[in-house]
Amino acid sequence: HAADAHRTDLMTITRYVLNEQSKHAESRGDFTILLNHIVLGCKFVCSSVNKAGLAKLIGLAGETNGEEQKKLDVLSNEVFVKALVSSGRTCILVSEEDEEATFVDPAKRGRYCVCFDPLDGSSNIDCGVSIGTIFGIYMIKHDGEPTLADVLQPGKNMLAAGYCMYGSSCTLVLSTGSGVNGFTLDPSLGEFILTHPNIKIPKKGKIYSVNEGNAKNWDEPTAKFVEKCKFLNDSSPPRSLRYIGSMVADVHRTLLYGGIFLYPADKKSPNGKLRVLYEVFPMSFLMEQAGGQAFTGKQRALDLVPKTIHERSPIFLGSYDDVEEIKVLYAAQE
Ligand code: AHM
Ligand code: MG
Repeated sequence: HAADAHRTDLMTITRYVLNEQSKHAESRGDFTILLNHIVLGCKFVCSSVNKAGLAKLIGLAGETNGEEQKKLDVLSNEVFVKALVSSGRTCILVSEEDEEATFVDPAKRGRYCVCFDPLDGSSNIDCGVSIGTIFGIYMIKHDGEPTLADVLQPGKNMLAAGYCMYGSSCTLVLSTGSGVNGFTLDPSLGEFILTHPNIKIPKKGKIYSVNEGNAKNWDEPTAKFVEKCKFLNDSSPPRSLRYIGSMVADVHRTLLYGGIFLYPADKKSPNGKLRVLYEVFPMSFLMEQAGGQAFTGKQRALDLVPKTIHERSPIFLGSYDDVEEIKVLYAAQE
């Protein structure tokens, strides 16, 4: 039976990436090793997030000796930094939690630069809403000393990007530049199994996702777009609004169901809220790889060149046709 084969021939994320890599002649398995360390971090954070509610109520064994429990986002950051450094495959780390980039000691240095948000949406932890880890990976191609210039590159130079969502299940979505695949953690095996092969975002969606509370400060194209989502000129029904306020969850839904996610500029925050290196770029990379688009209001998001590591940018991403609509509105404004 085909169904049986599926259940017994398990495509783990490691097996998948090894297969992918064997297509490239000069690959030496370095990327697989790096990814395994990222996966380890995700498993750790997943298990901590699952325990968080319980830990608050009864206190976790071993953590009741007076020492105050570390905040989950701080703990997650420590786990990822240590896992990435110990992989021996990284040279620069940029984390949302650390003001400065980390330059890995030459003895442990490799060629990959990893930009990540270890626990995005952490304000949602206490009410049990899905949160996630986001990451983007560059590779250094020169033999000189690594510098910040190696990560201040346009997103289109990323080699791979992904996120892990800690929700009702733990889902890791990854692109290494040839499509997008989703893997779900089987807790009994401790392995991420391919459950969403070759994800393609619907060409046109029926959902828009934005924090409308900021509407009074929006610019005209954004305001017009959202108005159009509610009051269409033709006879088609209005779109549905879905906004969780946790980027990984909002983008994950957009990827699977189609539609558009926007965090636009407004008068108070002219660059929006989301960070270029570890929020905007990885999600834009995944959207393009899934057949969608990502736009900043001025240009293709992946063409942006950040000047600082924590820079922000407005972002509109999702279904191809939906992003096309917003591009037309911004072009008309010029
Ligand atoms: P955080 O880094 O403080 O967790 O903020 C990032 C989050 C994203 O997950 C989400 O898309 C956005 O902030 C929501 O912002 P807002 O509450 O302004 O709508
Ligand atoms: Mg964040």
